[in-house]
Amino acid sequence: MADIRLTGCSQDCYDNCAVLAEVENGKLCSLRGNPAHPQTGSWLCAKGKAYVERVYHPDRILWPLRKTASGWEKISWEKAYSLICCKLEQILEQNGPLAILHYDDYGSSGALKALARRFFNALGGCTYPSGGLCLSAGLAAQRYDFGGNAAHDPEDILNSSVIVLWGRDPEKTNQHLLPVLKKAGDRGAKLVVINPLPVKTPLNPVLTLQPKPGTDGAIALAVANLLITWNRYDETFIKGHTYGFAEFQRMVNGYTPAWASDVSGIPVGNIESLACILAGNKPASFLLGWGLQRHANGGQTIRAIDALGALAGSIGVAGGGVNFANSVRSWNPGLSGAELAQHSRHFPYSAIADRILKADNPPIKAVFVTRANPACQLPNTSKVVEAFNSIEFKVVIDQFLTDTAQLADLVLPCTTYLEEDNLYKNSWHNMIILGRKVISPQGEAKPDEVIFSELAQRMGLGQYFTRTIEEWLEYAIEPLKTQGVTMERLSEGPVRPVGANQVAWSTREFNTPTGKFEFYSKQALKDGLPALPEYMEPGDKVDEEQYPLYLLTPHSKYRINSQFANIMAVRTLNPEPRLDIHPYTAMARGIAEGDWVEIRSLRGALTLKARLNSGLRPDAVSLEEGWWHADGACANFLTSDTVADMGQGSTFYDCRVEVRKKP
Ligand SMILES: Nc1nc2c(c(=O)[nH]1)N[C@H]1C(S)=C(S)[C@@H](COP(=O)(O)OP(=O)(O)OC[C@H]3O[C@@H](n4cnc5c(=O)[nH]c(N)nc54)[C@H](O)[C@@H]3O)O[C@H]1N2
Ligand SMILES: Nc1nc2c(c(=O)[nH]1)N[C@H]1C(S)=C(S)[C@@H](COP(=O)(O)OP(=O)(O)OC[C@H]3O[C@@H](n4cnc5c(=O)[nH]c(N)nc54)[C@H](O)[C@@H]3O)O[C@H]1N2
Ligand code: SF4
Ligand SMILES: [Mo]
Repeated sequence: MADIRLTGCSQDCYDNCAVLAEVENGKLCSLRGNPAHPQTGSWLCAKGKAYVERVYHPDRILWPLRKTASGWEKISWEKAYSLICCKLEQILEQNGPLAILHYDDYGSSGALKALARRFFNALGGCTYPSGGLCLSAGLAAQRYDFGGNAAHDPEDILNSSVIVLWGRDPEKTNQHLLPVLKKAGDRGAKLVVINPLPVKTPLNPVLTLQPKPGTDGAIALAVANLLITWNRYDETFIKGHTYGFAEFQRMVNGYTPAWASDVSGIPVGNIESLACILAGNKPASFLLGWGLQRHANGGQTIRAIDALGALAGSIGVAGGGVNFANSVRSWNPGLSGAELAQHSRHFPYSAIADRILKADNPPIKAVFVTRANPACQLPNTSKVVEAFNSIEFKVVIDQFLTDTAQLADLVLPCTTYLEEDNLYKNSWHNMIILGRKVISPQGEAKPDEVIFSELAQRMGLGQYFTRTIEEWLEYAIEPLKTQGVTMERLSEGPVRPVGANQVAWSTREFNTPTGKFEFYSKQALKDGLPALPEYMEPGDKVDEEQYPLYLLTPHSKYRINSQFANIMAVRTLNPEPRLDIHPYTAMARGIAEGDWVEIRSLRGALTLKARLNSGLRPDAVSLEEGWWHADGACANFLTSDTVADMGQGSTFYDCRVEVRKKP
């Protein structure tokens, strides 16, 4: 008889699904959604279901591997630990802990993954990445404006009159939003889509804008200008709950629709249409994606849209919101043991390769990579590979021999979420999920938290790792206990914390220095940024004649970043990389469907097949991120490692290129 066990998908995905695993005689048979979760319902995406293949995949790393002149050699855990301890002790003595880099990201969003960082903090504090590749510019922007990062509950769009999908493509990255959008449409909500690339949705947009990448701030400011000029803005909110409106109003006077049209490539009439829609349909819910802010001006763009949301009357009301991320709850911050570090050094994620190559006093002598594949996912891949190769000792913990693992000296096998106990929360919905181990670990794989706990014992740091896994789980949820999140309740299914937001900022009390929504931020000024969301240009500063096209490298429906590219159940749905190019742009270059083309940026070049797509802006081309090096189309050989204006964010989508037919 098959057993049904409760768990949760560990992927860093908007949807963060609650999962029912069917297990028979210790073997995982199938996975489906847990209908007790309001967003997941009974279905999972193709990747989620394909974990059955992933867990038992023949390429999984099942024991520690050491690189030798003749290839990978299987070694015991004891041997791996002793190699690591020996090297760490040598580095600590000769160069100090800052010579050790812990490169960690969100390949699994499990709460206990923070125990890896605890190990490095217990060593004395090492070198860590700061900012983020993902959404940090926008988070910083909303902290200036609202004083925090809160969003409405997903179901709240059912109260919206208009939904603006701004730089977000849920059909690819947030599939469980689609049924909610459909329902909102059935209730009469109108949809606006703003994206240089085509977006498939269950309801037809009343307006679609396809701006030049990175110019959305100009559109937001011009629409704000129109709402003020027409006197169609929310005066009560502006008077009672905002700071710096006079300065903002003075500034937007200069941002006319004609100017914004010139900057963004959107006709004046369409900019006016957006203003009309927002003036005549309330409340408006803005659903922002994160691709929108992966530009050099990404933070400033989000600030401009926040300001538009405030004028449109969207803040603190049901059916409204400038929804970027719902990061209102934290696990126990003690997990990562920040207080154990005497000092630490930070390199921004995007520029980390450059900083490694230039690091001195001390140089980076060892790197530990957990839940990440930087050789594929960091920008400017050639530089990343060079930087990694310059490091003496490299340890990667993963489930597969990824592009990063291939560069390592030592690879340690970790469990998937189905083989470990963990906790999940996310930045879209409000539910907290306990992910239980549903099968035994394959081979000798161990959870990261066990690996670092065992290493700590061997490094004489056992006193910082005295809890059992069950006790760590209890410890992780301590701050949420007052909201009714307990292990007892979690073991019965996903839990909605008591007091979870239905509507963000509903009290209209903001956590900014003035307690108001800030059009004008003195804090931004202090941080060396403009106080107002004035327009700043995006930037891949190159000769535009040589590189006339914009390259976007969005996330794929068929992977999570670089994960699942090797899983056949998903791969067959999307077997090979393609460069999407508009037929006019292709024709001007003599390119036909399926032709081999070379795409080149200032950083590098790739050769892949073209796919004609009349849905995108003619001056934009698109290649989905996450293809492995061996697929010949890892987008990051082309992208820029410039750091964004706020939050040390990334600028993947500021990338100018040229494309030509391969002779
Ligand atoms: N299937 C799937 N789901 C995922 C992921 C995945 O890889 N695959 N990744 C997960 C992770 S880590 C993340 S961060 C999220 C990412 O989720 P999203 O942020 O929604 O995804 P992106 O593809 O990065 O960007 C979204 C959209 O932004 C658009 N865009 C880019 N630049 C601009 C611009 O200047 N203006 C406008 N208006 N639009 C722009 C792109 O065309 C794209 O359609 O998804 C998560 N979920
Ligand atoms: N060109 C371009 N590049 C991008 C982006 C883009 O839009 N365009 N998006 C960026 C964004 S938003 C993000 S978030 C980053 C993501 O960058 P990464 O987090 O580096 O990307 P992933 O490919 O998800 O790699 C995660 C790795 O962790 C492994 N893993 C899974 N679970 C565990 C675990 O429990 N423990 C350990 N140790 N390993 C585990 C997986 O097998 C996988 O190899 O990529 C960024 N890169
Ligand atoms: S990848 Fe995302 S949508 Fe798919 S099962 Fe996991 S959380 Fe759900
Ligand atoms: Mo991300």
